[in-house]
Amino acid sequence: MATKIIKTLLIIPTYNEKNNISKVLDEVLSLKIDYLDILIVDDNSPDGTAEVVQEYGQKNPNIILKQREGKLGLGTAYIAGFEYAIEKKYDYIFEMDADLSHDPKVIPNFLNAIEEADLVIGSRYLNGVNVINWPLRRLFISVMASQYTRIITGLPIHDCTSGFKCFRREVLEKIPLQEVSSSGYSFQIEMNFKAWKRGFRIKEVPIIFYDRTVGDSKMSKKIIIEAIFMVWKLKILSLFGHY
Ligand SMILES: Nc1nc2c(ncn2[C@@H]2O[C@H](COP(=O)(O)OP(=O)(O)OP(=O)(O)O)[C@@H](O)[C@H]2O)c(=O)[nH]1
Ligand SMILES: [Mg+2]
Repeated sequence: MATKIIKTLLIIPTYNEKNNISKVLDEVLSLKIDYLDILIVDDNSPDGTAEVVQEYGQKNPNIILKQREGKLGLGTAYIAGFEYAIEKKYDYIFEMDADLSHDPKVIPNFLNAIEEADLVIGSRYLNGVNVINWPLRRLFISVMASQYTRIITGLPIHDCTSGFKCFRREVLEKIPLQEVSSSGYSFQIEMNFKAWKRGFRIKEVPIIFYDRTVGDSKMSKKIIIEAIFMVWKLKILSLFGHY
């Protein structure tokens, strides 16, 4: 009997990551994972990130570039990637940042874990705190965001805002993607919550998170405020039978 080929898509959103993206792509390619494609969703980065990706794409047909006309936000970049993954029938779909905060070497750990789960989240807070070089303020906000989300919604996850994760396609097919309204950190919370509410199995694997050393952060007060309100919206709407 022929064994089924498992196709994986690694979605990397980029905005001004010219000086990080080559290293990320080199590291992912060096893992030599079977049937892995990489989709870069670039929002017309002024620094020319897309040109670097195009060069890689010419040499590696499994690197795909999706260019959007301008900075449309991280949430919609993921949604565009998810829709591509559903259309092309990838089995496992990763989210990963381009700024080297997420170490590609642990991708195989996610692939092991997803065999027994529907959503695997790379957690910074599983065995203590595994964050390198973040200012204390940033760490505090991140830890509090997860605690806050857990207390209000009951979501049984240690790291609710992690952007390093892997979904089975079925999860993305069951969540109405056009209704996902968050753009910043709360995008991760909203997806986790909706997967959990639908009864999908969620597993966390430990990761070490390294603060970016190159390029600029897109973190803002607006993103934090969005998350504060989103958590209540999820809780209240779910009480009325939504989600
Ligand atoms: N396509 C697209 N990618 C984005 C956008 N905003 C951020 N990104 C990318 O999303 C990933 C995460 O963004 P970061 O700026 O690292 O945000 P963060 O990880 O929350 O914050 P820092 O790591 O502290 O800078 C990176 O790969 C960014 O380049 C956007 O509007 N569009
Ligand atoms: Mg980052």
